[in-house]
Amino acid sequence: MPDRSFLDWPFFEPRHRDLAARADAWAARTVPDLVDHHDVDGSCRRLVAALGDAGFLRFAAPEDGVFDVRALCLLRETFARHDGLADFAFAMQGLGTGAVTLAGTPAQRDAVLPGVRAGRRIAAFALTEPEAGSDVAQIALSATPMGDGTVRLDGEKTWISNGGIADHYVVFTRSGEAPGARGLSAYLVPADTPGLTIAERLDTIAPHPLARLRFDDCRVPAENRIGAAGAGFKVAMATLDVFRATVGAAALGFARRALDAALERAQSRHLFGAPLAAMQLTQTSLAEMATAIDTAALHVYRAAWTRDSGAPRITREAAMAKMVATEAAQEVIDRAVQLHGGEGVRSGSVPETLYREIRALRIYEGATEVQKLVIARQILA
Ligand code: COS
Repeated sequence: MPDRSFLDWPFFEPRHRDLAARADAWAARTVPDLVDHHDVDGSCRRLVAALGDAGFLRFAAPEDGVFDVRALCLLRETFARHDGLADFAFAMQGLGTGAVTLAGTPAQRDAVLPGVRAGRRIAAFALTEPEAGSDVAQIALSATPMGDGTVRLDGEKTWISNGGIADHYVVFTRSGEAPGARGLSAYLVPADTPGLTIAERLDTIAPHPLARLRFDDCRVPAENRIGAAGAGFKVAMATLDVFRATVGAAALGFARRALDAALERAQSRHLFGAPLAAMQLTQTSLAEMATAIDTAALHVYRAAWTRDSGAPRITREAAMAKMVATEAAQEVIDRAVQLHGGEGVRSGSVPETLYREIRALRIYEGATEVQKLVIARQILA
């Protein structure tokens, strides 16, 4: 049974505790029947529809345009504890519409958010390019106004989650108002727009829908621009400020599952005539795992609470939360693998699955090294 005592921390309100309990019961009851890790596209479609039916996606695409970041984090933590794909399907609905929620026009919100909230429309966030991942200001995919009310997009995006199954992509482009970060704009691009193709599906150690996209003379109405011309970098960063904290929450869910598995193993496995848990070496490991988890949780929910309390920016808090929680989870999961011995690396076992699931979280939405850069800039400023 996972430790739920953190829910008593003062970061939360009663509605958050109710939500966490409801999501946990729902996931236990529903997720196993929806997920087939050999069919990630079908699994994600089923999960998005079910998450919409259950009402959870209103937190990913809030009707009033205000994110409840604590709720987002609790949901990601809970879903991740049950299954990585359940967390993924939930999170991408938010990341893939965050720019619209934060900076879209009323017409853009009406066109996109109700379907995403209902789980009838799949969303994607298209930022990374082959030559621009950590250094967002290097984005090269060009947006050229054609003088007829359309904008022409040419270039490539890669590592795009939900690539191949999304109904729309929020695409960050070089619109050229100024060099570097000040010359980017975001566009809403429906997946069926001529000129947009899935160039390649990408497979990873913890597979989920992922693709490289090509844009060749791909034309969208100029009114599909999200936010002001040249404001794309800030729109991307504001979206990441919210969702980076939630990546930390997902890592926390994986870590809690690993600790539970380790506790169970330590108490049931006997070695030298006693349970593994009787050995001080094991106790040291368990103590360090539990402490790392609480440290991560404190960072994640501090960032979420700070944003929910009205802070205009949580750049520093979100970067710390993502870095601390993903690094802690990697360490906790590795220890769980070790405590399981051979069973820990058997394909499909809980520790082995978590070991694969956690790795990408230290990379996407800003690698640990980038979070250090972000934190240092904030404290030097
Ligand atoms: N919120 C709002 N505005 C922000 C911001 C934030 N979190 N971060 C930066 N800005 C603003 C800055 O204030 C600056 O504004 P002015 O032009 O008005 O001065 C502008 O944006 C440019 O900022 P900066 O000079 O810091 O830009 P850099 O190119 O140096 O940014 C980092 C470098 C590393 C911070 C950025 O590229 C980054 O976050 N990279 C990682 C991206 C990422 O997560 N990639 C993974 C892909 S998503 S899966």
